[in-house]
Amino acid sequence: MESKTIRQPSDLAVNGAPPAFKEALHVGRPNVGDRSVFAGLVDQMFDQNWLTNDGPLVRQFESRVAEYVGVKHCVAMNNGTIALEIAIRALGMQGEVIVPSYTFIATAHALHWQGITPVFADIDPLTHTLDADAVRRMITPRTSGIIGVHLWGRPAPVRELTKIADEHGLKLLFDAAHAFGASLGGQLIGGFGHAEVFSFHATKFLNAFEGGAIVTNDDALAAQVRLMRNFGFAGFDRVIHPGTNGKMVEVCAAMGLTNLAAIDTVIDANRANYRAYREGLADVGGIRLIDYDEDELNNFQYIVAEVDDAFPVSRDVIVEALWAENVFARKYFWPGCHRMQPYRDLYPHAGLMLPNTERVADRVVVLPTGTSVTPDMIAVVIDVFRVLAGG
Ligand code: T4K
Repeated sequence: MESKTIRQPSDLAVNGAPPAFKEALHVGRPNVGDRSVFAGLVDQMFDQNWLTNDGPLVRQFESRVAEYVGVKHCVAMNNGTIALEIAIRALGMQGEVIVPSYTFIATAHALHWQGITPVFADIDPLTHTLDADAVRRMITPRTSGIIGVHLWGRPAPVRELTKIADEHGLKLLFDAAHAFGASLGGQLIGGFGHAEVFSFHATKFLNAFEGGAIVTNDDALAAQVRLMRNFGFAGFDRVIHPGTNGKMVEVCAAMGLTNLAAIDTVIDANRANYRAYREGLADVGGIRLIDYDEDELNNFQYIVAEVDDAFPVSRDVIVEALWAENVFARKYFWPGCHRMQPYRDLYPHAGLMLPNTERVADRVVVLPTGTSVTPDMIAVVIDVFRVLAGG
């Protein structure tokens, strides 16, 4: 743990003092449930001699996820990116699809990879999710769909986007990579739009080492993506649809099942950490922690601080000071997809329509949380902010 108290600038590692933490404190350190449960499931896997391709653990994981979220179908995949690609293709998206630029690059790449143009719409600076009016402005005759992202596990404007999609006959997909266990209007994320996509990457709230899923209430769509996940095979030697290899392996399903059983512990730890950060940073001028609506269900997986002009130093100076303490805070999702390749070269003027995206991306710092982070550790991180704030 920490080996010093931070009260003044000379206490900071960036100014030559020893770092506060001996061990690296990462954003995205995996939350892992009961290892003996996992070991038991792995034994079961070996006993069954079934390692991948629609195995019994994957089926169990799918039915548990569908039940938890309250959707008819969950089709598990090897990661969230492939799940996005398969959903995009199954929905028949083509031409242009409207997405936020303020998201992980996979959302945009899943379109570009399939020859579809991601058209970046701006975000609401308060929610960090798509601004419905900005979406309307980006619609052209080539638009075939919208992908809303529930960034940080906070819902995209589902009602407004559904209205726009209905009015214009567009497909509506949600990238719910961050939003497992979060609700909107009391309904868990997963059942909105034509389909939603989860990620179960190691750093995610529910982790399966690597993994993803398409969830939907549409029977035909579920059947189609199930085929597409396995090269289009409908039985031995019978291919009836184009497809790829999107299969989740059994060991990942074992991890997913283990962690699903421990999910309440993770929520409790994340919630306690969120409240500790919120309290600790409440009176630090120029720092705004994004809120979770506590009337809804939340996974509290991301602690997101926004640094405004009232703070005496920039976001990058804060990140540098934290890294020196071995606190590997992240600048997610800087600089925004439109300022990354290939989009930067393809659409050099996209930023003109994305002022909120650019402002937010330049100001956000994401802080460590999860079951391995304690209130004492958080207090040290907060002290770094306090000293940088000058008091
Ligand atoms: N849509 C959205 C909105 C997403 O955020 C993502 C993924 C996707 C789609 C695509 O889903 P997947 O295809 O990934 O299932 C990470 C993750 O790789 C990525 O899954 C995630 N979003 C994104 C937000 O974060 P990086 O480049 O920061 O990854 P990485 O592996 O460096 O991990 C982040 C930090 O976590 C590291 O600084 C260290 C720590 N870590 C990581 C791993 C893997 C650990 O402490 N232990 C570990 O085992 O993107």
